[in-house]
Amino acid sequence: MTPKLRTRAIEALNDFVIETPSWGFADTGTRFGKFFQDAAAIDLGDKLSDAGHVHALTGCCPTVAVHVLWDFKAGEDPKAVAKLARKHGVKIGSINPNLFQDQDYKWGSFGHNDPAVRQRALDHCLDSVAIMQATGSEYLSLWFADGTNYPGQGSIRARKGYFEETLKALHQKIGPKQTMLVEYKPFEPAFYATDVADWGMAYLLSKKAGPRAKVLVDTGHHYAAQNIEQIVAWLLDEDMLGGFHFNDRRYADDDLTLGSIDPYQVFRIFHEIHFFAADRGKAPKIAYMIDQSHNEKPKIEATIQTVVMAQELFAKAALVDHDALRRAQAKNNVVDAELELKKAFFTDVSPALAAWRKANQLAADPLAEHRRSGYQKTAAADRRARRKALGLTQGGGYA
Ligand code: PSV
Ligand code: MN
Repeated sequence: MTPKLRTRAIEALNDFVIETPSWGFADTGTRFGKFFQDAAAIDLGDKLSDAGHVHALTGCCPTVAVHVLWDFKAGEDPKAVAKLARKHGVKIGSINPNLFQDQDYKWGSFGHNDPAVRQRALDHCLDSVAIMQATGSEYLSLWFADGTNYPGQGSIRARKGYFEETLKALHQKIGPKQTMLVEYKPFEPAFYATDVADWGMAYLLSKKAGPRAKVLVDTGHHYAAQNIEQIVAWLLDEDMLGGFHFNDRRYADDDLTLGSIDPYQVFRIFHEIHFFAADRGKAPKIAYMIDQSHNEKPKIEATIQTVVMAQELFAKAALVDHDALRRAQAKNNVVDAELELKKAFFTDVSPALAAWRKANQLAADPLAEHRRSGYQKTAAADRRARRKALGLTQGGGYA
């Protein structure tokens, strides 16, 4: 790696932060069951402690995403939560309202045909905005499980209208420094017509809601053949890309660790972002977040692995020679253009990562440092006992 490339990679790393999800530290599973891990977080205190530990090791995860229903007990004081996060060396990041688990939402939330249910969903979002104000969070991250399972079940156009109306009402209540992120997903749990199924729908709804609504791209929420980096490039060009939920997958929304299946896909996404920044002369403001479910890997190890992979791919993508790429593109030189990307992808950025970690007083290898720290063993002993005392021994399923 030349000194010039090393500097470029280090500069990219200086600008890169990624948010960890509170739920990535907790026991999760599939609809068929849940298997407990001794060291998995039981409550928000554990999750913030784990997130703080990951940030201390990696130096680039200063915020934690929370899911209101899963993380905030009734009557919980968000200011106390923010204080607890600070104690663990992190801040509360995006606030995720839960619009999919309450019995009232059987037929939808913002897309429900009953105005009382839509109002209830809106009120829950407004409570989430109040949490944002108390915690100093910048992002309200919205994902809707809404949709229909059978042809004819609901009016597709009426449901679109309910979404437009309710999102607009919510947008009016968010602060000038807050952003509403609208996430899309093609299917699951709705299997006929999901109300916000793709980036075009999320784009349209965000545009209609107002200037502080942007699209959130969850990398697992696409059909297998879809070109995600093209979507990213279009959203960037329209100033409508708000953030990412990163994860990897082989089939659908598998929520596997980032880059475990296709690191080149993530590299290509990052390349579009760096290329856009180079063309505009300014890096876009994007909320990079992780949304994964660590069902088999130890939670903290999976999170560290993800963060390190994200840093590595972000640094590699920063090495693409944009001038050479533009020249090759201008001449329609397909081979050289592609090789510019491949050259960067195959560059070993470990010297830059090592230098960046050293400059930030971090261990050279965050995963090895975590294993050395004994954190996992202590957490496992403590949480095993607490889990037993709480009677949390069966993971359940739906059969
Ligand atoms: C839905 O699949 C989703 O991607 C949304 O972002 C939820 O908030 C999250 O997963 C829950 O894990
Ligand atoms: Mn997501």
